[in-house]
Amino acid sequence: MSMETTLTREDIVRLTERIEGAQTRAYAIPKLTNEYPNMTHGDGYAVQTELRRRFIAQGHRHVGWKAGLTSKAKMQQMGVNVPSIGFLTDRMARPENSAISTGDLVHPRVECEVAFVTNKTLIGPNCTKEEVLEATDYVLPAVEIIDSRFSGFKFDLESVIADNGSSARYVGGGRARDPKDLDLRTLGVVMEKNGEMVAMGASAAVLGHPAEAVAMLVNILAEMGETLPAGSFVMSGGITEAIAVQPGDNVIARFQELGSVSMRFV
Ligand code: 0L1
Ligand code: MG
Repeated sequence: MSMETTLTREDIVRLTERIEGAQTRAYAIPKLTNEYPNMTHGDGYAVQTELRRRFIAQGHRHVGWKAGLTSKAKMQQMGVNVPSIGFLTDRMARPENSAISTGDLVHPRVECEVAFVTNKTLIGPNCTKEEVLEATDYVLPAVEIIDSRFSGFKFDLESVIADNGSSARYVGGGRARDPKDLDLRTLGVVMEKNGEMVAMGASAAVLGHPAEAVAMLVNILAEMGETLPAGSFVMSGGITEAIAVQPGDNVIARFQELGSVSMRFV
């Protein structure tokens, strides 16, 4: 992926304000490329970086990153062919078994993901799955609540990257496990909504192995001149397609070997 940029500093600030408004006041906007058809992935990451800077300046704590669009199911669902990354803050975290408000979201969807917590710095380029596993303190099951700010989830990768990879909320839970004791390629996952199975998959759906997605994320960070510090929380990407949720829905994600994560939407 090239990090070449074409937008002026003024345009980047304008687009960041537009995304920040849509995220914090929960309204849908048209994809950014309608107005800036020549926008590049690098421009998208420049907007995302400015958004991160603004949130941190407002007191949000940056706790880690998410890899997005890392499975064939997700890429097909969203019509894109390259993964993306986004940042995670403390304000996006919700406790396990909690009631998650949908009033401050546009059109939330849930995905089952394996989350990694690191205990060594990871540096790209050329970061490998083996290095990621070596730097992993533990893995845990997680649910990401994505919420694209673009009308009807209609977007392209440039716009999604600027919108921080559609990240909105995340819930970690279950059992923390040392990845050396597991085969992370073959973990089965089932998502239930209101007691019915709505999606299922195996962790190999994420680039063959979820640690591969974390390595990819570290390599994208390197292109942005950044590293993944020890103590980072990283979501490795949806194993199944994303499922829409609304007030009243109960969701439980059951992971083989890792336990389950549940939440309800109000
Ligand atoms: O986590 C993800 O895979 C979401 C990436 C952004 C695309 C979307 O909003 O579905
Ligand atoms: Mg995701």
